[in-house]
Amino acid sequence: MSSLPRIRLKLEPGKFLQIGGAHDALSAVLLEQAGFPAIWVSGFGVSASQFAMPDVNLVTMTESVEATRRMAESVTVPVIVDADNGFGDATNTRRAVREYGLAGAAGVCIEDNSFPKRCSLYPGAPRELISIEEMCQKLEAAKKAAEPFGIFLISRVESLIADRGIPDALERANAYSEAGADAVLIHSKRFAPLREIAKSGKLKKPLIVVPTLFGETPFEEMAECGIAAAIYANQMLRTMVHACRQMAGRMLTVGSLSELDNSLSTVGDVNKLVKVPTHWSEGSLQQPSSNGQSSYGKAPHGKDGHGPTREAATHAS
Ligand code: SPV
Ligand code: MG
Repeated sequence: MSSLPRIRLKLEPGKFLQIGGAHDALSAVLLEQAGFPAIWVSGFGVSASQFAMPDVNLVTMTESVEATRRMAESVTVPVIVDADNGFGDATNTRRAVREYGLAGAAGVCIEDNSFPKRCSLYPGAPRELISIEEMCQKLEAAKKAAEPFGIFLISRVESLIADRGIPDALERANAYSEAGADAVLIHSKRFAPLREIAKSGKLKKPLIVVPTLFGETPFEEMAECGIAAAIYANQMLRTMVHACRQMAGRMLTVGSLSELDNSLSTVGDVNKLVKVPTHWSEGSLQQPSSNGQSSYGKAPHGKDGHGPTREAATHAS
């Protein structure tokens, strides 16, 4: 088991938890530094950023576990994994939850999409949900695997995405809660049905939402309805796409690289994010030589004139 101390995930009544969606370890670090108290390992984000693939169960359990491990090792806040549909049946789900536990996950979310899944954000995609009974078997298996790790189990209901209506969503949410889920994530294209569900008082476990498709809804309104948490699932990924596309185009048009500096983090900034000074002080990187130049880079980059060597050496002292 991973030796890092793990903070358990808790949803506290009356408190609205904001969960930041990450697509890789560095985006998880940036979310933690911004103050997010928990990280979501986005399946959409991992598929897109690490494989340039659609979110349709093409990423394997092992690849998802490794993505999770890298994030869990990079932050101290709880990491909640989007485990899609558990990669198969109840047996696959049980193994997946155990592997996520070993990788340092504090929470795991299992959805009731059939295998292979179709991302909820793909309009017009065929949508089939597994039966309530089959999903409950998965959750019971997941719960058993989760317990030794203290993993918080989230069950995800796709009824509203599949246009099955509020009664189906409520029935599934409560059946999943009885099967062992600690919270329910009801995904939706609109906020109105979630407001109705939250205000009905009929849910047996806390409600989590993903506001991607109803981004105009104020968080205050979500909190007032009693929603326990919102996942900002893909804003980091979309920022990366937006900024990198612009930069890719500009790099081919400028006359010199320093024309781009105002749009860039410095090399020194990146060094700090990946803890170059700490790695030095722990002896895992070569010490700079007496002339101040390390073996892995001596050209100063960045507007502040701090190349990798000088910046890191300063912080190591
Ligand atoms: C993800 O981030 O992978 C999610 C949320 O599951 S969504 O993409 O909206 O389905
Ligand atoms: Mg997903």
